[in-house]
Amino acid sequence: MASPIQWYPGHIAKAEKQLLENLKLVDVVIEVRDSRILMSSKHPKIEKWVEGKSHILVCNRIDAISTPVKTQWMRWFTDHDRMAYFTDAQAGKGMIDLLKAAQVAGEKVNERRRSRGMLPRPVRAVVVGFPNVGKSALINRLLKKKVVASANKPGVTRQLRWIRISDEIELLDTPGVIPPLLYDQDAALKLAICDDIGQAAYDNVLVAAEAVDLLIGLGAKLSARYQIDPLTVTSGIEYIHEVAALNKFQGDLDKVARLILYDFRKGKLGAIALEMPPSLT
Ligand SMILES: Nc1nc2c(ncn2[C@@H]2O[C@H](COP(=O)(O)OP(=O)(O)OP(=O)(O)O)[C@@H](O)[C@H]2O)c(=O)[nH]1
Ligand SMILES: [Mg+2]
Repeated sequence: MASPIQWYPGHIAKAEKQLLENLKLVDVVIEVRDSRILMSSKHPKIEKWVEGKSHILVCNRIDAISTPVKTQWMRWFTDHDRMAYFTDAQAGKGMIDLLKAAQVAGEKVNERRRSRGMLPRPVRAVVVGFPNVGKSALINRLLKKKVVASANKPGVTRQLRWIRISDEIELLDTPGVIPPLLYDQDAALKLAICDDIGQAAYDNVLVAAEAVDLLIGLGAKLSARYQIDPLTVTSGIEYIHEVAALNKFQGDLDKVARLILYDFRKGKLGAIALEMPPSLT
């Protein structure tokens, strides 16, 4: 039986506390999710955080999923009367629409202020989400220059930081936050596969085995890359054992697990979404 993934280090607890304090100051919450796992990367507290504020949903890493799946998700959001912005914060795609949405939200804030006899001010928007989903990259892209640290590992942003995007918009970059208890272990595994949780939170072999199970079901071309046909095994863990038995890996399961996770995260196994829109809702 798989050991559970639980991960709530001090810096995440501190980040959440600071986020809650700062939420009082903001008008707009920009929620960033990972397009590969659009359900599992929804933070369970998001509804609470957006209460009384404008909510902009960003599906980032759109380059990591195929166009047909992207289209299915777009249709799903439309069918559910939900506006979603699809972005690739690395290449800077989808930024114009997102910026416009933030501006519109800002105009609404200032209309309300004016009607109460208050002076207009820049809209304040906070960017929130799980670690490593691309929050800081998005801010850099919106500003068209590198103002906040953004790197390929979870836990890069450690401090909350306000960035003035224009005369109309101020953005707050926040560290990725994880719920104190990961009740949904299926979601936790997918977050781990996508590197949207701290590295120390899990065992690579366990997570890679789950990844292979999912990837086999999604038709990823594993045999071309690892010289073992997944049809010859019955589980992800068995697959990892078979690959590790190849001469070049010398039985090193952890090495194989890290390679498979690395390849998936880098898109070397293809543009593959791990979650499709729910069909019956
Ligand atoms: N392929 C791809 N890579 C992206 C995208 N957005 C961000 N990245 C990359 O993902 C990595 C993580 O991005 P960050 O901006 O640091 O993520 P974050 O959400 O701020 O992470 P924390 O601060 O750790 O919570 C960086 O290497 C980015 O270049 C995207 O849309 N597509
Ligand atoms: Mg960051």
